[in-house]
Amino acid sequence: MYTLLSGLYKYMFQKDEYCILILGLDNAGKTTFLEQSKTRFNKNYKGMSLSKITTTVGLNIGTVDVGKARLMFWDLGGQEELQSLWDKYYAECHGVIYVIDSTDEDRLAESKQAFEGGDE
Ligand SMILES: Nc1nc2c(ncn2[C@@H]2O[C@H](COP(=O)(O)OP(=O)(O)OP(=O)(O)O)[C@@H](O)[C@H]2O)c(=O)[nH]1
Ligand SMILES: [Mg+2]
Repeated sequence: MYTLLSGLYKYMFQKDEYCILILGLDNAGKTTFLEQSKTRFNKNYKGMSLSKITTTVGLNIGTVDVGKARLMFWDLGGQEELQSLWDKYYAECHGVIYVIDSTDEDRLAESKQAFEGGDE
């Protein structure tokens, strides 16, 4: 009976959780995108000042609720030496957002190379 009730409770109230990776070169705007998404979708979230965002070393996690889904965003650092860590997360995630700074034309080729898996 407990299993039945807890199953019903989960069905009614628990959100489906999805993990989304946010990748892209350093300075592409990944953390800014995440902060903007949290500000837009989380009613009570007072966004941090965008000018206070510094380069991400390691992992920055943000949660956004959209309808019945809870999206867990994993915003990884994009610096070259951190890019080798990206593939450690692929198995755990449901989707990937790849951020490109379209105004930074000098780095478009570098971004393409990182997207395709770097030098490997
Ligand atoms: N004008 C403008 N500036 C932006 C935009 N998105 C990001 N920036 C600026 O670009 C810089 C880098 O943004 P971040 O969000 O830290 O970039 P990131 O991809 O998280 O970088 P790493 O953490 O180093 O991988 C910051 O100075 C932001 O304010 C945008 O859409 N427009
Ligand atoms: Mg960042």
